[in-house]
Amino acid sequence: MNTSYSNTRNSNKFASIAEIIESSSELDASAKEQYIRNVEKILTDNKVNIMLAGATGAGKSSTINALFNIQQAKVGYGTDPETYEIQKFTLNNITLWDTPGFGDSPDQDRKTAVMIRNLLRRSNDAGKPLIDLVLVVVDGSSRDMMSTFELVTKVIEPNARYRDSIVIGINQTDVAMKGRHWDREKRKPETQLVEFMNEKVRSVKERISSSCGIDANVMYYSATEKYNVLKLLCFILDNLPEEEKILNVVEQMNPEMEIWENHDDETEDMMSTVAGKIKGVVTGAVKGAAIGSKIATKFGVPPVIGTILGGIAGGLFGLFS
Ligand SMILES: Nc1nc2c(ncn2[C@@H]2O[C@H](COP(=O)(O)OP(=O)(O)OP(=O)(O)O)[C@@H](O)[C@H]2O)c(=O)[nH]1
Ligand SMILES: [Mg+2]
Repeated sequence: MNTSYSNTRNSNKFASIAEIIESSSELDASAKEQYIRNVEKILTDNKVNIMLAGATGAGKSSTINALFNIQQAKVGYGTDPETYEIQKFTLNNITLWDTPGFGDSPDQDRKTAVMIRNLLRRSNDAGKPLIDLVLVVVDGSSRDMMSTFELVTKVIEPNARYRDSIVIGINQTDVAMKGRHWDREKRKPETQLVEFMNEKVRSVKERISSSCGIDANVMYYSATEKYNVLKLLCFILDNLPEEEKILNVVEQMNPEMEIWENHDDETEDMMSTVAGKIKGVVTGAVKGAAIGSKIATKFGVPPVIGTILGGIAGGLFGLFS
């Protein structure tokens, strides 16, 4: 049986996408109305299901807490093995499936593998794959990556129906070198730690590519030190199977601004890509969108996304005006 949690968006510091469109000074009333109707239809028609998987203590729950507008996913060790089950978090149109930690016992791992496989094989009411994206959380401070590789190459990759929608996040960057080369003040890795993490990313990609031939999406971050969480979000948004699904994830982002501020330079490029996709979706320019865009737009998605992400991308969105 699943444990369900839900949360309503009440103390949100971000405006919803519709509110942002409404407050735009660049759009006339009919454009606003059309975009908002489009956005609302996309939000209801494109429910999102994300599965989290990874070793026990890798930081799955901490990652959910960092990314989303959710009260609290229980963090910590010491789960009673008898009660291992998939925890389900529902946030309006997003459902997060937090699977039990891997690597405690071969017996438990077998059971977890079956649960994951069954979930990955499920279809939604429309007959499409239920799970849109799998986020594998890896403990960056652990030297033993075997259980993660087994999990990805033997359980997730063979059963995932969207093979490109697997994101591997190497968490706990701050303690990856036992705390060395982590700048506590800036909450950023120093050069040595950056190199160390890049090497981990390279080796994870290589292992997965040689074992199952996919070019895996791998990045590193720190959930509790709030480093590169925006980058992780960009990896998720950029790898969803349908661009329309991006909007529901953006709507449920953690409203705490502090989470998103601290990231590496590459993140800004990813933000541009994602912003372009959101622009296409909101204006109806993408194939299969709910409306066609008849409106000549001066509509800056730039300000839209800029506001959604708390303006942290700064002048970046000028690229799109
Ligand atoms: N230093 C550091 N600690 C972290 C980070 N992320 C998580 N932790 C800690 O690691 C421990 C485990 O985190 P959880 O989020 O509960 O891990 P989990 O993957 O959900 O674990 P299970 O549900 O037991 O499988 C907690 O004490 C967290 O505070 C991180 O980025 N840096
Ligand atoms: Mg957990």
